[in-house]
Amino acid sequence: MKHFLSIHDVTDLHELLKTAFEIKKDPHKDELLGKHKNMCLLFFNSSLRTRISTQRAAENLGMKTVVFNINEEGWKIETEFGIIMDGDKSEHVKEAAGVIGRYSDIIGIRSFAQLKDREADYNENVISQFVKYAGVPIVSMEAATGHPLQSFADVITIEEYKKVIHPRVVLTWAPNPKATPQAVPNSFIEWTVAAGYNLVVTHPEGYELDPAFMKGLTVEYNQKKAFEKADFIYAKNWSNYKDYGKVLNVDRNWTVTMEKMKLTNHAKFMHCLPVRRNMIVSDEVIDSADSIVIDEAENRIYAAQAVIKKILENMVK
Ligand code: AN0
Ligand code: CP
Repeated sequence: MKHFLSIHDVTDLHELLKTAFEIKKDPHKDELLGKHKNMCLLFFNSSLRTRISTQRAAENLGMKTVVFNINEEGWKIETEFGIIMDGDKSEHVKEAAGVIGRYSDIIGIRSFAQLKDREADYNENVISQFVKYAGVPIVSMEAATGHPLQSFADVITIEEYKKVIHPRVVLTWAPNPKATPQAVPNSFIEWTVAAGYNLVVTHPEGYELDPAFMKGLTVEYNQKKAFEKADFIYAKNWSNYKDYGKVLNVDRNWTVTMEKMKLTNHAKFMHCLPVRRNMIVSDEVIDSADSIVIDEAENRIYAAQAVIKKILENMVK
């Protein structure tokens, strides 16, 4: 694997899953693979899980890590091209990428959608500059349109809990007062379809995702109907794709409640976290025995480690 930007960088999902499960059994078995190598974890946005799990993963492989919260600790970065830099931004992404690339063997980048200009976000303006100018492998730690490390961990988790080969997995929109990106649902669709699950997407009318990600899937607009016979409920808010970045609905009738969970086939509850309690999901559901959100978060380590391992192996070839 050269870069890890989406599922399209994975040649064999089944084999990558096998690697993750081997790592989970013995996380230190490849501790010499990354010796004398350095990974820079570059954050344009906040993080808890991605930061700690990816750092842990790189260090389990013997790498050294630098965590850099560039917005707080670095120069303000300009990402537009051909503009006169007479504002508050002192450094251009082109030089920043080139320089960090000289200091690092792998770069992980978190760069959320700005949710203002859909075209700029869907062109992945920031991470694509790093791919172009850093000259080293790039790992997406959630970019504008995808969060593949999260979705990989989600699939690992579903594999651990599923009772049938093709479980019914329901991705449900849920309300949030603040605008959040479409990255998590976009990737979740790609990875769960690739894993062969029976995926059902449910959301209020008008919250349709990018058709490029929805492909052949049809939306079930009736959330309760979608929940019937579900094996997994995966909740996530996303802001509007059509009226780009807007919050048009905060209807708590879409909150995942115990009453709705009772319609399912004893489904497990999942969420990528951080989660707003009693907006996205009721206390009762997230605190129930069927909530697997902490196991899901733990699997972020093994997902990241499997990916970094594949990149390191490709480098020594
Ligand atoms: C981010 C998102 O929705 O993409 C990160 C989730 C992992 N969450 C929020 O903005 C709350
Ligand atoms: N799920 C996830 O990516 O969490 P963080 O934003 O805390 O990294």
